[in-house]
Amino acid sequence: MSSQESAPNPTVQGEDPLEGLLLEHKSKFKTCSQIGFYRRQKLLHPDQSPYLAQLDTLKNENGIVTLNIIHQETKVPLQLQVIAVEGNIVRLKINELSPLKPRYEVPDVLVKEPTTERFNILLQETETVVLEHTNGTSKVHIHSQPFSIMVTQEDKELFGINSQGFLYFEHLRLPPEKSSSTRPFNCCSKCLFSFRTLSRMREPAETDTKVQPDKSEQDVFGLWKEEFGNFVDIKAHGPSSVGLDFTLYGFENVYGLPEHADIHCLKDTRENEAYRLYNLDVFGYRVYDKMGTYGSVPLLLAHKPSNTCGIFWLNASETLVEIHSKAALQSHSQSNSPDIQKQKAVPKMDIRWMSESGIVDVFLLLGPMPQNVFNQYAQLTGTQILPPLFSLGYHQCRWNYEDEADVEAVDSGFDEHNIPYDVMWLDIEHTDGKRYFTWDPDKFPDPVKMQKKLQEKRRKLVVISDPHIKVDPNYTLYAEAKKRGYFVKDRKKQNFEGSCWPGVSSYIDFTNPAAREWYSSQFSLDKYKNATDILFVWNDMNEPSVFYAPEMTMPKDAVHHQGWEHRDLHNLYGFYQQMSTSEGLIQRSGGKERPFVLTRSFFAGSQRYGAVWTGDNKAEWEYLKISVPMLLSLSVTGIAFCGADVGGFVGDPDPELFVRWYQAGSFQPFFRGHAMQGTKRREPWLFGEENTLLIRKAIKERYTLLPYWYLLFYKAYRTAELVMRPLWVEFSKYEDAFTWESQYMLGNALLVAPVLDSGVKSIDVLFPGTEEYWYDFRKYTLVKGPHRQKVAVTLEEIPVFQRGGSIIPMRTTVGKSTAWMASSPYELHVALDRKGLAVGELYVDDGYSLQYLHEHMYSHRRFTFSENVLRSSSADKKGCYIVDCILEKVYIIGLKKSPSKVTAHCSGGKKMVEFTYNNQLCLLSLENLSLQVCADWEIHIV
Ligand code: NBV
Repeated sequence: MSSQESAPNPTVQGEDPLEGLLLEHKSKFKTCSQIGFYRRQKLLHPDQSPYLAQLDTLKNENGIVTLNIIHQETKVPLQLQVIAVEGNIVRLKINELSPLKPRYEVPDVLVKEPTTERFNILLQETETVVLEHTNGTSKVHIHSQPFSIMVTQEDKELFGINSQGFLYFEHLRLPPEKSSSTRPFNCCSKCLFSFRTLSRMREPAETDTKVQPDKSEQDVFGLWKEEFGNFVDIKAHGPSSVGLDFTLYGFENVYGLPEHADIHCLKDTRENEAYRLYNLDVFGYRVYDKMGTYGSVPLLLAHKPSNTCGIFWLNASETLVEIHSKAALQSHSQSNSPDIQKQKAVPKMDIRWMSESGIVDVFLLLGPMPQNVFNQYAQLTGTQILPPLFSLGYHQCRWNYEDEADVEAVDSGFDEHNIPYDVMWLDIEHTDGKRYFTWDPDKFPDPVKMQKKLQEKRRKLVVISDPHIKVDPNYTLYAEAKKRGYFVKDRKKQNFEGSCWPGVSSYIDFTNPAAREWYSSQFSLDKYKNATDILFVWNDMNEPSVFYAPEMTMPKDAVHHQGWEHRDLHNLYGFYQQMSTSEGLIQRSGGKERPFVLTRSFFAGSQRYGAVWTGDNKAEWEYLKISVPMLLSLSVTGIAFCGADVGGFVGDPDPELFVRWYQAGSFQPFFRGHAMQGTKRREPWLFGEENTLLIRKAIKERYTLLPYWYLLFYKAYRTAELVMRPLWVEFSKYEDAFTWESQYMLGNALLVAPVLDSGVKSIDVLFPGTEEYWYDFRKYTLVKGPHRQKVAVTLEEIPVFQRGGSIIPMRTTVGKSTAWMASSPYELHVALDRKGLAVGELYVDDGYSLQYLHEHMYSHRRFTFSENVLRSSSADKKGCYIVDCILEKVYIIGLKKSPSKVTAHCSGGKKMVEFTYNNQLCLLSLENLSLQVCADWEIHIV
């Protein structure tokens, strides 16, 4: 029985899909012990690697070192490639030397084939080979028996590979009926890697009762067929799982591996489930859980005061990661007495990666500082696309805004309540029967007029476009995709049909470049009826979500372009849809304008195509709280433009939670209020006047800070700097910060401490950094770091502090949307450090086109404050965008004494500046400056 046959027919079933969604997670989603390849890999016993490196086969050609490694029992040879990649990266690839058929190697995620450097062979003996990276600092020591690798940095151990003996590689084999044996692991003449061999290696522990060896004659390990509930996954190509272990020496803290609704600093998995990377539609996901949710980035970062490094495991199939922290005893001889060797506990982390198929393709990012690792990862997978400015404003969404009148009323509501917003969102109900790219003729009879009205208000529209396409021969999109063969197939080579919002649906095969191109073209204004150029796109349900299917996603035996099984590339599906949508929007504008695409599912590299949000959270405090570490984990893995549904998607927030969520959301990169169908209406003004005032204040503050947000996004795009930064990134030597994750930095200048609990009067704030100065962002009072302190809070606002030494550009006034603020004056917040210095930047362009990229149409400025002079100079002489905007105010915070006079100097000459000085706060306020913000000028404080 195939998985499709076992899935109930959605049209016949008549079940309410929402009921299905609410099914207990336990019965709907797998735990590790229900995953065949995990159970197979867990049979390996540590420290008994069966692999041997045949060092005499070593070749060093064109920057790539290759050698064979062989399984000593099966004798199946693998090929190892060790590649020195430019920028302090070592790439290791392990594949079968001669597989029965090619194995899946992830395409399209790397921005280009990495530039290789060279290895010099320092030592070549029978047991060991030592390679030296031409950068001179890192070395790769390859040991023959058992096969293992040690990577050193400045001659200190950094990574051990296969040091625990968990290299695992299921070679492709003929199905049992075609081979002489019926035993599951012993299914071709080459293969002696039998189930019995494995059981000899390790007697299953008590917890493994389900994998007792006495079932050996059945396919209990899911080699050719795997069952889950009523679903059966037929494995046409048999087992193909891969795995490898890494030891990180001297590290205690690891991060990354989104997406999990869990803390940022990753947990030891010994007592519990492994981190699962398998993109799933988990409605109302549980918090503090390691199960996979909507997206995956297989990047893990390790950090200690002296070093940061990363492991990027480039594999798009289902992946599990185990983390064990250990303290290894190490001898050292720094004792007074020469005879006594002291024993010291040195921490280490063992990381074990296991994937269902593909090859081992792993990049070791050797750092050594956090920013080096971010640059190394960005060099491989790209940086965050620079978003259009409007998308950094506030977004108003609901499932659903009912009709055109509703849209108009909500839109006017913002103006009536004097709350800025930029984007109105329409969910699935705007379509004609969930046929994407269409409009419901009754509810949205004149979408062009509706968009015109929004456009007059200088606002935008985002509409949803899901990957499932209603099976309906009269639906042009369906008919065309069918005719062109652009749907994913089932294992019998028929178009795969699953169930989703429209009922029976087929799914576009975005892995097919021709299907992507065709899908992109659907966004052109001549094809997408009633769309205008203010319409942008939201890709939802693209894990992909398939109702009544195994774990509510596409069966793994479905077949994609070029015959690849869905299991090989599952985690890439959403990545490809967003890629295709984003390219569609660029093409729509004739290559001139920036796209905005929000996606729910993602993979490494998705940052190149737009924004990501954390899916169906709940209107509960725990979900507000978990949004911070979830967004930090996305941020450190390159996805800078990320956010969580403000207010919580499922359920009705109480007013306090609602206000706190707006206050937190206004300091998170993607800022969108959203609510589920059936919840009470919750536009920002519906919680009484006092709360409206607080929400207005939070949203307005976001808008005043947009110049800073835009600068941070520019830096993320240009230099892979994080927008939202965990404290460990910014204060990499300050150990108290390594696990402190309720607060974070925005760029390097703002410390944000959201209030994440109900009814609190104060929160615990960590002011990191030795000799660092921190100023209350609104009251300008000073706190000196490093210091941990209770900070009093009211419902008015969340604590935010500006770091001494920084200059933050802001707008003095707020408009109805970002477009209304194009000519608003600027102000600078100059916060002095203990030496009386500060630096900052400003980045300005037209906010929507791609001219910054192709024609240097931008202005990038540097501001410095030293010896009582504030200077504006160009940070990038190539920029040629003319900005006609005034710098109106400057606040200098932490200035020790009142000046006698202040003068401004620019090309137009010198003028006196009005000022006030607050002795108590050491705050100098300069007003009515009227300087061109992007020109060269100086302000002298005498
Ligand atoms: O399209 C409806 C919703 C959407 O509002 C939400 O943001 C997505 O995460 N969508 C999921 C499908 C239904 C979820 C119950």
